[in-house]
Amino acid sequence: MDLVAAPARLSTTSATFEAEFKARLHWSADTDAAIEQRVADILADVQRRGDEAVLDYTRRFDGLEAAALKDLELSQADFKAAFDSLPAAQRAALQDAAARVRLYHEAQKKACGESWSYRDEDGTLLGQKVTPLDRVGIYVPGGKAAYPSSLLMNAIPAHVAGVGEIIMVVPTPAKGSVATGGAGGQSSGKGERNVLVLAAAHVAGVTRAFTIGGAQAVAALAYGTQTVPAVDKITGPGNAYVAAAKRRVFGTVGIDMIAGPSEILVLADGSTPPDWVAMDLFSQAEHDELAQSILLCPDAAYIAAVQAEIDRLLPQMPRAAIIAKSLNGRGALIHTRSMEEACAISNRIAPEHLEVSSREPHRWEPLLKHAGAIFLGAYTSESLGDYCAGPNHVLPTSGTARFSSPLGVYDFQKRSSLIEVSEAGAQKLGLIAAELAYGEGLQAHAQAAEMRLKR
Ligand code: HSO
Ligand code: ZN
Repeated sequence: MDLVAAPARLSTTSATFEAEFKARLHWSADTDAAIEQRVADILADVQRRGDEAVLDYTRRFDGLEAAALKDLELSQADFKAAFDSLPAAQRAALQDAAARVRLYHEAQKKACGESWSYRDEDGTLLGQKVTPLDRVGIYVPGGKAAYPSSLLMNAIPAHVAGVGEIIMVVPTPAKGSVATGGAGGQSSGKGERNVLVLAAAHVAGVTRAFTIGGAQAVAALAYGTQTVPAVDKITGPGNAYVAAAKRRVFGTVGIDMIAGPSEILVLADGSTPPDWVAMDLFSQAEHDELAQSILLCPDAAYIAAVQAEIDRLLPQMPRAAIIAKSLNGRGALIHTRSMEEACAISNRIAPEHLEVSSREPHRWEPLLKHAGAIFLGAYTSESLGDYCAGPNHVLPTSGTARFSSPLGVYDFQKRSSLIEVSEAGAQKLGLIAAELAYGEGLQAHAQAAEMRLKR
């Protein structure tokens, strides 16, 4: 059967535009009650029985047998061996990508991750002290979504922030088990290891790693077990069980975002070769049947040209079935009255990735407010950002770019306020504080301030 990818064709001048637009855009994270219950049980069990519980679930879900959780720990030598086993070109690509991502995040730390302070005229010091988290856990999915690039994107900002220990968990199902899948599998007594993921752990400076996954791994990181140390924050993508577990342990530990399916929105003025744009739409569609790819363009002939390229290119794609499902289900080619209107619609969508595929990207960029990452100009394919441009590829999805930001160094830091009141400052502040404290009926507060007033 020939696959067809026919994204919805919408036009802003049509009377039905609003309704069609909303229907396409709608996406909500299903919270499945059955999953919630199972995850709650697993978390409670790991909290109670520690290592033994983690071993039981790993046996049951991943088919991985181990006498002790210690046996499921990977070593720095494992990372190094995986790295050394790669072809030279792949080793170089991993290192080049890591170096660029590191450089970007170092610049980010300089710009918005340093402590600061100032002094009042009376010598009072006020400021903010920035400190890294002590220990973080990074979840790396197994199977079809095992992305070494995502490990770099999580571990490198943590490292740059100065996090003391980075603990990685990665499900590593036994060969032939139900959960087995994914590229780079390597047969071993310890399960199907993903060589690229281990090599990325070497490059990114992961401290310790365990071949465990699912809600049980999230629980081990959040609560700690006899073998797995408790962390302060858990980041990284995962399936519905992992997402549910992360939501539940939030509060005990910090978490990053709960990412939805990938999204790309291309704002085109018709000057980019249409096959480039078609392939960029494919690039996010191939992640997931639920991924969303949208083109906004004021030129109807150009939209037809992109559709023609979609038809021509689709059959040669190994993941054509996923791409077709994604484009047919959630894709859209939207004809707008103008580039200005296209920018306004893009702001309503607040996409994860926004390509401004125009000859004048800087003309439109000032009009764009909400997007996880903005890619300017025809040469900036979104895929370069996924791997090696430097910025983080962990980005807010499903409209959350309206209020949240890419994963960054700041996610692995926290801030403490610093206050040092001088003797002169205590005279001025003491009067203000006491006045307000009496107003709130808090005598001790008022007196603590007044005791420091010169009599
Ligand atoms: N585009 C994905 C990240 C990724 N792409 C990893 C390729 N590998 C985030 O939306
Ligand atoms: Zn991607």
